[in-house]
Amino acid sequence: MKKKLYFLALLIGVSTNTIQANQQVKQFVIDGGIIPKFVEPLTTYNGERVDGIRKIKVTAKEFQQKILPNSFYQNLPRSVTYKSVETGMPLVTIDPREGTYMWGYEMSDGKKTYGPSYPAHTVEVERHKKSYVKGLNHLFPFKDKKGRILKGPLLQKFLTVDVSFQWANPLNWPQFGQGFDTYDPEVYPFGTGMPQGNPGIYEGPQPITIHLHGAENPSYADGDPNSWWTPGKKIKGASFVSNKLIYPNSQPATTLWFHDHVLGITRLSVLAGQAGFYFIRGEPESSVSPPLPKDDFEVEMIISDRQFDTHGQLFFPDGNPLTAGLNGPPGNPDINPYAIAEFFGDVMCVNGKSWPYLEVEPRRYRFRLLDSCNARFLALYLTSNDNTNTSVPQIWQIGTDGGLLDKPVNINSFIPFTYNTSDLCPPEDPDLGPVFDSPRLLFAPGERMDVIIDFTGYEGKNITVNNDAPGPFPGGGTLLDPDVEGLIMQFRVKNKRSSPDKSFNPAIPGATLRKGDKAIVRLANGKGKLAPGVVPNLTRSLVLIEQEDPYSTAPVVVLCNNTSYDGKNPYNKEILPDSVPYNNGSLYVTEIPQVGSTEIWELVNLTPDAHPIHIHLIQFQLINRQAFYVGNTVPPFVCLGSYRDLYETAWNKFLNRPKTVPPGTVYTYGSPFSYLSTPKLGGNPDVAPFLRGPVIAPDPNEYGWKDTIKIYPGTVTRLAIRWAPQDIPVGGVSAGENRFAFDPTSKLGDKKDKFGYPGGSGYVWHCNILDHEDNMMMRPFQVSNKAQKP
Ligand SMILES: [Cu+2]
Repeated sequence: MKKKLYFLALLIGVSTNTIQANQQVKQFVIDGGIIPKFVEPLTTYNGERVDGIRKIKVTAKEFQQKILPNSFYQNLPRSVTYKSVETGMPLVTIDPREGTYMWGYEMSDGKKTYGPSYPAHTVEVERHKKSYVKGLNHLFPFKDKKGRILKGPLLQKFLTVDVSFQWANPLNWPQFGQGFDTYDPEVYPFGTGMPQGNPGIYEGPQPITIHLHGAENPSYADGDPNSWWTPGKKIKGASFVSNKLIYPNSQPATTLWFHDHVLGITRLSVLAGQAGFYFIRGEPESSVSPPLPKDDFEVEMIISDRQFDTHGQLFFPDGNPLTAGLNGPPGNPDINPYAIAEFFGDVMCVNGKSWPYLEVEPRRYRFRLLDSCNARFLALYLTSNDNTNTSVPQIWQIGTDGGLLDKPVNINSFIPFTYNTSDLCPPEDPDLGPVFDSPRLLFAPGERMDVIIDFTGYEGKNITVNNDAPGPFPGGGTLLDPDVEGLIMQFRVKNKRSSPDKSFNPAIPGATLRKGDKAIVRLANGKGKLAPGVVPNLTRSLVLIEQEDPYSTAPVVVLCNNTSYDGKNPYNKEILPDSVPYNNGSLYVTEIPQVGSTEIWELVNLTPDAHPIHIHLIQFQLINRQAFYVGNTVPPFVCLGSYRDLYETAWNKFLNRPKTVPPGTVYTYGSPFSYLSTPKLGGNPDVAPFLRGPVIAPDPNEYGWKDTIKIYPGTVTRLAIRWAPQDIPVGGVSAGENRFAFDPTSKLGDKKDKFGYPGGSGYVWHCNILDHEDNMMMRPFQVSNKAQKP
């Protein structure tokens, strides 16, 4: 139902206001369907990876890259002038034949310089050996051939900052809107124009910061959203400590990725190309026997969707509703004039190349996959060009975000759990059914899947990688053409092997990746319970909520525990009860875990969408999921006796709603009860009476360490989080004891800790749908020496 309403709003939006696709320069979208598929090879990195044990330099630069096939660019003119939407006058002239303008990283390890490229060349490090990373911001003002100089890099004209978001705001502009603070929908109904006039379009120094996703890092080096800096470090964010970062690399071997993480613009800077893989080598991976496929047979792949204009330049934030579904004009132009709820592109890229192919030998390959889309989930499956769907290679998963599984998991042997439709309030959405009827490799933005595919027996065949995950997931609403967004890439299997394949074979019964003292330390038992001996110190129950504009019905914000990023109510600046000032009072924090302790986080999803929730600093384990009677996921909340009904009632009693807003719609902030006043911390009514059916055990490929986890609608997801390194045995650490290779409790301004690291700003947990993360679906947390008690 929500999606239908949204489409209605989209149509009204198109007809009643003039906001168009890109509100700065005139662009015309191309349909991804016309781009030739499987015409250029996948870019691979074996022999081209960055040696992270040496000192490395990571320089963000603006450059051109041929993401689309070379033939596309060859047919473009040498000179194209983009005109201003506002004035119609020429704004900037570029040579599009050289490629798509991107922001990406140039990587240098002292021996060799790679790039700049999208993705960045993969960094390889050895476990327990530190990396010394120097980040440099060379996103300088753009100067075109006609001598026109912009105030910032070119892509600022194509990727419009929404200054109504809480964002880095380097020039310290007065904050427009911040969601709702002065917006009164009764005075300014949807579509009547911005109440405070045009908030202005940001052009100026472009901030960057670098987050190593999944890493156990000291907080000063974690890429906090406010740790950004502009070129020359002329302007710095409130939690900037240094652009010289030391990564301890103390965690088990795994697939990490690094990317930009600046407050409020991550969806733009990652889309522009600031992302790359980071491999930690060593134990327990080095003990796998026989060894995993390596060298030419180990291939990392960043999968991302993008959208392009007729000159091959990036197209964002809006798109052609006919080809890209949701990507119409902003849903709430009066509130967030340049932002859409989620971005879905119609060009699928792997390693920065649209629909590539990879020639493979008939043998086993290790593929390290990352979903780096802004919002698109991926549900991958293989088909063969001889149309025998039964005859395709099996996909074996060997690792998750936090490293190897104990045993390989055959992805073709089960249908991934998605969510339970029976628990939505009828007639909320009777059409929503189980999403898949056959196995899929299902992963969400930010998640990594380490897999082995054996091409033996498929000599001479073409194997296509397909995706049929609805976007947004799981409800859908955007176009998913099986021959466009539904295609990812193709494997072309050669007839011969260059050498015998002696690599680890996941298909041998009993094949084991980790055993004995190398086995995964178990916080959760994989069957829906905590592992033996694990005693949680406390439980938090935190809700995920989407707030929608009552007039447009389009989403305005999605929030972690109904709380804005800074912990203040944007409407009346009220500070959350039981929150603690943090980073010199710029933020108010509620999640204050004790170092060494074990917590259960119960994430209660009240929204219609699935959210990949990412927690910094640690890897956690999934205990279980359980359906609950959520009732309505969008207003009006009419399903009496549902959890959402109780939540709204409790909220109405606890705080005064703003008077100008119709009750039962939006504009509530904070939890209904005070954070520490409920037995499960979080300040929410207990979801227990609304649970339905048994707990659902993790899927077999979720029985490992995770840092990003899919939280499905109408579902409670329970995580076991221990604020300690992964390898410490159960009982090997107690609450209050720090076993990290740095002090995670350090604060901004603290002197160096006993490990030599400066103090930092703490950490964040957030949705890894980048469009949500930028629009406040993120909360800070501070690790503490003391226990936080109800
Ligand atoms: Cu989200």
